[in-house]
Amino acid sequence: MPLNNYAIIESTLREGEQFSTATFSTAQKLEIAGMLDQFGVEMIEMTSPCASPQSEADIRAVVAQNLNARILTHIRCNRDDALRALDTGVHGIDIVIGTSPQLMEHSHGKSIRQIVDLAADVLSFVREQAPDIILRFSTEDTFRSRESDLLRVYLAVADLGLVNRLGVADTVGVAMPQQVEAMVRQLVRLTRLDVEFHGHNDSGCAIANACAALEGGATHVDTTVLGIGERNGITPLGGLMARLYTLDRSYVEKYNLPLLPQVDAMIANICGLSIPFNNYITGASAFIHKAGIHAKAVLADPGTYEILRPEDFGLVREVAIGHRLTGWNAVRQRAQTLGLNLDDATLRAITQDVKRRADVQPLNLTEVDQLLMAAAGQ
Ligand code: HCA
Ligand code: CU
Repeated sequence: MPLNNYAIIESTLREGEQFSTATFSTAQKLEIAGMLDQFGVEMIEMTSPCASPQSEADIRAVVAQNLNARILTHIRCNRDDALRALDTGVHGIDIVIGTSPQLMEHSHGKSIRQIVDLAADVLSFVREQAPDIILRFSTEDTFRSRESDLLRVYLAVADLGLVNRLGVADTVGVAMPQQVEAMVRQLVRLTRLDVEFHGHNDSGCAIANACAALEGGATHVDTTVLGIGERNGITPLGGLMARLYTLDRSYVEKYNLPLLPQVDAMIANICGLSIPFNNYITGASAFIHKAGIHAKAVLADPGTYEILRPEDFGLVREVAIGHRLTGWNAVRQRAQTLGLNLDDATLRAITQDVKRRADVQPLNLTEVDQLLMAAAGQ
């Protein structure tokens, strides 16, 4: 089974910091890392120490927290960056270099041959300095790179026998799930190394692509809380949980799922965002049932219209009542909750009354309750 043996590389403190409204203070980074660790992510990736003096100090501070999660930092493929990263005491280093024609021309100006030589030089350098460090090599913009170029680079790197993991990155969010799965499968077959997937969400496939990567044999998936990152971000932690849970709950039971609402709220708050109404699991409407037909079935058995159980995430379902689509089952349930003993004819009459009123303006729950209590003579 491919999907029950994977790890999350939580990159809110790296990719997430590249989100337009994210600037994390040291205290916030410690809080975020602590909460992600409690949630149970296996690895936490942090901004390069070369980004700024504070970024460097913050890596040391998070490493000093002695969390269960391994702390990684993310650097360009050069010795100077590697030396700075090693000096912070991180447990792992993620190295990346662009291989697409676009990035080779406009980002670093190197040819594939030069990339291979540079990777060999930098990876050997890191391994000499730190024999036990977790070392990953990724190509940036994997899915716009020529396949022959990718294979030259990945096979050369794998042959060095120095890295723990290869990474593939859908940097611009262009890949389709089938492509991701095929690419990962090919890399696993050819190199037998662990493979990580990092996917942007520009065209809405980040979660599907992460899942496809796992199907192809990936061992690591990058996420950020709420999916924050460059542009519209990457695979969201909560969305990945939802996707994997619905395949098989056992895939996510290693994580502290009831903490997810707090994790999402923390990042929303720090970044000055509100959690979107349609967010996976923690969106305000994720567990609200409305139409009478839905309400009736959900009240009888939540599994009729819920593939995720809200209680597994510390949340509760809600049945909306005060609207024109309501049905008498929802009204009866509300009466029972209030401890009111009303016969069916009365409940049906109240339901019709709610519908008539809601045609003019939806009722809030207090207004529905008042109708029910008036009918019960209270
Ligand atoms: C970027 C780099 C990266 C790196 C991903 C990785 C990407 O900011 O452009 O190292 O796995 O999306 O390619 O985030
Ligand atoms: Cu990215």
